Amino acid sequence: MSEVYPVPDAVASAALIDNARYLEMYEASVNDPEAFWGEHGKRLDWIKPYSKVKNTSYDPHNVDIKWFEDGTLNVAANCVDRHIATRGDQVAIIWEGDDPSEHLEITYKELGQHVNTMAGVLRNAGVKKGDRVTLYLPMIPEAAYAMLACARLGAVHSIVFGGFSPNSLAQRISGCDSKVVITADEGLRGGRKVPLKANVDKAVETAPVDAVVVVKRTGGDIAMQDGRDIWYHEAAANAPDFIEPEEMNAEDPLFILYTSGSTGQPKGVLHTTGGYLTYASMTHQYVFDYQDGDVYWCTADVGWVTGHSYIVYGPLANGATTLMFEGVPTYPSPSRFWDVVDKHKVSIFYTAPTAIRSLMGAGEEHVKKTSRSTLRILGSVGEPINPEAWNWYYNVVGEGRCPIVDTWWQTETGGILITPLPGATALKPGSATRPFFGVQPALVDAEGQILDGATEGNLVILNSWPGQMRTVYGDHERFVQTYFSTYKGMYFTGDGCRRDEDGYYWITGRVDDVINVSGHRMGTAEVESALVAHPKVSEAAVVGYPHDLKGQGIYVYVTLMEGEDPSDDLRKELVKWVRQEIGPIASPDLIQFAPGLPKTRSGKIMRRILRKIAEDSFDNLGDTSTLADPSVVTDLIDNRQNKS
Ligand code: 6R9
Repeated sequence: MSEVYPVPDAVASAALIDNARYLEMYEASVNDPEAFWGEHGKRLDWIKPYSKVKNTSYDPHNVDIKWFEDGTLNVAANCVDRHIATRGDQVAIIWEGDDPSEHLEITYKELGQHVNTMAGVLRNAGVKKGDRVTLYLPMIPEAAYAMLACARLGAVHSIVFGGFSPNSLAQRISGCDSKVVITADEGLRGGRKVPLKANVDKAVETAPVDAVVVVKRTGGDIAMQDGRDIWYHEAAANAPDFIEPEEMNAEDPLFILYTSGSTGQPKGVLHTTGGYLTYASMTHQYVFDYQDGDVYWCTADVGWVTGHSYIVYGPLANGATTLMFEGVPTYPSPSRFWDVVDKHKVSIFYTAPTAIRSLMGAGEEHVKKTSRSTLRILGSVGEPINPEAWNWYYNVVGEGRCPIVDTWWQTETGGILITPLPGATALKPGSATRPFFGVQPALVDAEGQILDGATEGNLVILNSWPGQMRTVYGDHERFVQTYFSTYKGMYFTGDGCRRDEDGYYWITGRVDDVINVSGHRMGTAEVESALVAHPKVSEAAVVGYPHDLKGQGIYVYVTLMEGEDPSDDLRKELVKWVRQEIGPIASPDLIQFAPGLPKTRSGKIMRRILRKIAEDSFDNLGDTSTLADPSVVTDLIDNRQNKS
């Protein structure tokens, strides 16, 4: 039995939703989704109101998802323009620089000016409705301006996280055929410079674009190519000060975000306009119990979906004050997060378990020397939060006062699907608890039979919600195959999950070949294809293993080409290679040289066995009798690498 933390009365009475209201709204949302979402879609300003609400099919022969399909609106107008009359002087974005001496406060009125200027620069660079624009930016306000400027013009942004290599960036630029890239001279994280423009220069050698817009961040020395590269500050001086927001259909694309799957190629997850914004803003309001006067901080990077939905779109659609942080949790010291909380009077704080674990390791004195008295709600996202980290977050950071919302969702889902609501849900450390309004989770066995009661299985969702992805950009068949073919008529999440006797959901992790490293998704196949591209590597297999800080670490088995000798230098070379090919986020943690990999007689690598060895559970290898050469397993066990 796990501990239960009931909702304190004081929290329930001050919150937007208490338990009775949650139950009533949840029932209404699943009994009559049309009526429910028809009502809640009105939280946005529509140019032409919708008359149709939901038109969705999970039938694998005809997967088709449409919400509010005859309505029109503009996302930037909803996130910026409509707030100017009522809260023009309210701070929209608090920007906290990497260096604690730098910060900015941008009001809604100022945000409006910046977004129009950026939109003007992009339009002058040739960007039109429907065009794709790749953003490769640090966490600076211009990242939000650029997203909203694209939305204003009806262009589709594709953000590539600054930790990806030139190769990965090139793949993502050409994958969606972007003609314009927006970047900065350099990024700044933890006092270190990130060579963003230099990376773009390499990427566009293979993925050519018409224009590269460059924001000056550090003033570092970079090359500018005439006729292609544009300094943002120079172009801004010649840009019009107002750009009419484009009237977009609810189902027009808003953004593409590449994410890892079970195959080598990342998928371009496509989100559209009306449903996405309705869902992002509604979940932001209710999950974080956002109320006027709150200062809300999500520590994610805009390069991930969490940054899209819960730094920019959800909060700004709600007229919130959202904090954007350029730096890292441990710079200049492990009290940085809590210093920033005190400095800007943050009341709602949303971060990832990996950050909590690393700060926990640094010691509680770094927390205790700060006040944190403004904190009211804490949130977690990205991977299952282990109960130790949960308890530390709750007791040390929140001093037992602040509910933790453990929010389960995915790039594909657009917004949070399973989560506590602060005023409604009793908490159990490690459980994402109950579904949000309109979300119908179910657990199925390997055959797709729906399981009842307290049980464990694969997590599926039975009916559509407005924030759901609509397709894989340019490959609808892959969308259908990946999400709707494993279990017919259901959306398959790729996650395993347990449901307890109270109906609470406990995510147990991925059941496919995706691993979760520090809350970032990594396809093992992507790392493998990077490795086999190295001239000395003949074969590679990549699995996850439990890692104290990262949640999962990357464990690599490598078979070398004939005549190549294993060595520590070669290990280092391979780590460097993967960082170059994919980016630092894919750095292998452990590399084991293996003369052979366990294969079936038909030549398939048996990852189950490799996973067990990496996890240290040798007694439990299962049936190895079908292996072509069972002796490779003994060698693998004898030479297993130690955990760092
Ligand atoms: C938002 C985001 C999605 C995968 C997802 C699951 C894991 C995310 C979680 C969680 C347990 C949570 N995940 N939140 N697991 N509890 N609260 O992280 O999107 O990068 O697409 O990753 O992350 O495995 O399937 P994304």
